[in-house]
Amino acid sequence: MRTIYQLFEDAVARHGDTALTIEPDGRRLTYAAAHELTERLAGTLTALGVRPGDRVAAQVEKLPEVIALYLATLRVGAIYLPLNTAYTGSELQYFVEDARPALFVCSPGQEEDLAGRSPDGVSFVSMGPHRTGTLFEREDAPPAPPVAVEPDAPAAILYTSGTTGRSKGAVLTHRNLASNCATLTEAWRYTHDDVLIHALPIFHIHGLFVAVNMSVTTGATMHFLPKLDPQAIVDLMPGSTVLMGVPTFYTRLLRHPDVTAERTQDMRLFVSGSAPLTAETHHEWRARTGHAILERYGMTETGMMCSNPYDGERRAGTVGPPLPGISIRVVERETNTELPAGEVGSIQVAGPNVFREYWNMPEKTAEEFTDDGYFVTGDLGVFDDDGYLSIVGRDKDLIISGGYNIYPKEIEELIDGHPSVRESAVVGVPHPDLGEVPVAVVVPHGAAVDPEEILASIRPRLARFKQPRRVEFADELPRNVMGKIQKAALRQEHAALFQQAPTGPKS
Ligand code: MCA
Ligand code: AMP
Repeated sequence: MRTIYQLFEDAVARHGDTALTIEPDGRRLTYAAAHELTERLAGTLTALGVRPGDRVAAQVEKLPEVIALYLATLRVGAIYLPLNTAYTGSELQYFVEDARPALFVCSPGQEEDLAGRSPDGVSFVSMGPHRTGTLFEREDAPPAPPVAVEPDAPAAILYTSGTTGRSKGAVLTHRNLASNCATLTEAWRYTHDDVLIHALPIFHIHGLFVAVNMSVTTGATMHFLPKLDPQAIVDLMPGSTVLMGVPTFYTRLLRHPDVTAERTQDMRLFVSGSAPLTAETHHEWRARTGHAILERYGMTETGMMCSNPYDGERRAGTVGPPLPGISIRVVERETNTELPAGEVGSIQVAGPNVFREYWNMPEKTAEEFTDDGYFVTGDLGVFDDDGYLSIVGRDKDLIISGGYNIYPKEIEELIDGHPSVRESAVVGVPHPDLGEVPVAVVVPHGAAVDPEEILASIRPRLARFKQPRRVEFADELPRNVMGKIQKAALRQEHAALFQQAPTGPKS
């Protein structure tokens, strides 16, 4: 098996002069230059004490140099731990205490504050635009040769929140990353000739292990945009070939008048995932551009599992058949018996893509696997007679907002800590721009509290994207006979909250 790092070196040998990334200001990083920087950073990591198996955490802006940091981490046999830039101090503190990285790469100016909140043994260095930051100051570090790794050794840890309590670090191996990347490259016919418009964040599977891995291993070029910017994407479409996005990308792009068949004629593939793409968006995109968006299904613990076909029918509202080499079954949850096509059940997956374990949580890992080795996704789905899977709901209490996962429990615990709150429930409510957004339903102790006061109390401790967009009050929460809060009823009750809202990002 060739690892992602080895495949990157193969691509460098073949396509050294090709641009790996092109930034909006036209700056290009060639494969040869990216390799040189990777080698240099590998030397720096080693000089800073990073050893094989150590964690290298990164909470940094989206910069081409971050790709070199990721590859350098793999080169020295360490474990890459990317973190959402929206995470606040107390969220970060948890990740650092749990993963105990040897090195934490942050944005310039944040070292001291972060170091003050962290246990001993973690070093902090910074990385900013145009090679600023302390990480780039160690020009004299001796070179560090690539370290041979076992296929099942950890390559990355990505934190994913849980329905109960603490976030779990999903440990992904070199085999996980390499096998999923090879499968997708083949399935989507991705090659050196591709020019990808990359506007996703690079701290998640989608932007990093789908988009970046497929590019660095094939020698393709990425237009590297700091964030979703519909105008910039429209401008880049001529001369580009592929776009990967969450559904919000497509709904926002559809509001741009220049998204037409003519403008998209060089593009060969539009991919959507991370959240459900409505059939309406799929059809509208097709009508406007002539392209059928290819929807696929994945998860942090499993990488990509299903994909609509490259050749053949891309069916709106489905995520397509399982990818080659990956086994998916839909089972009846209580008995774990496999269900025939047409029946809704719990989705389980097995294959070389499935993660190794949750970091330091053997019991949690065991809980999420069946006796015969399938991982329980927590999603509900149904196969049709042609083997296409549709995701019809979630067995887990999860809100997906603009492709980001939000676990209500984390928010409820913070709100319940407010002295005027008796209890609360956070539910996902339909939103025209972000798919769904969190809304808090609060039962106060006595007289109603100012919603702003509740929001202000949780703000410093919660990433902005997780913060409820609205606080609603109730005398009590609906419960079933077992005493469990009926979230479906709350979702229904508040379903129209954002229907009249303007569809801009700030609504
Ligand atoms: C930003 N905000 C959000 C979100 N993003 N609120 C809720 N949900 C969000 N996703 C808030 C900001 O804090 C800000 O609040 C306001 O919305 C506007 O922020 P801005 O930065 O302008 O937002 P944006 O650039 O328009 O971003 C929206 C976005 C972005 C394009 C939907 O969030 C995005 O790129 N999402 C993709 C996430 C992703 O890659 N998911 C993959 C993970 P205020 O105005 O109050 O300051 S899932 C995965 O990897 C699995 C395996 C899979 O299958 O792919
Ligand atoms: P994460 O835990 O951040 O990796 O998000 C994974 C979850 O996103 C899955 O368990 C699904 O619930 C959801 N998801 C990913 N892709 C799709 C899709 N195409 N349609 C519906 N849900 C999706």
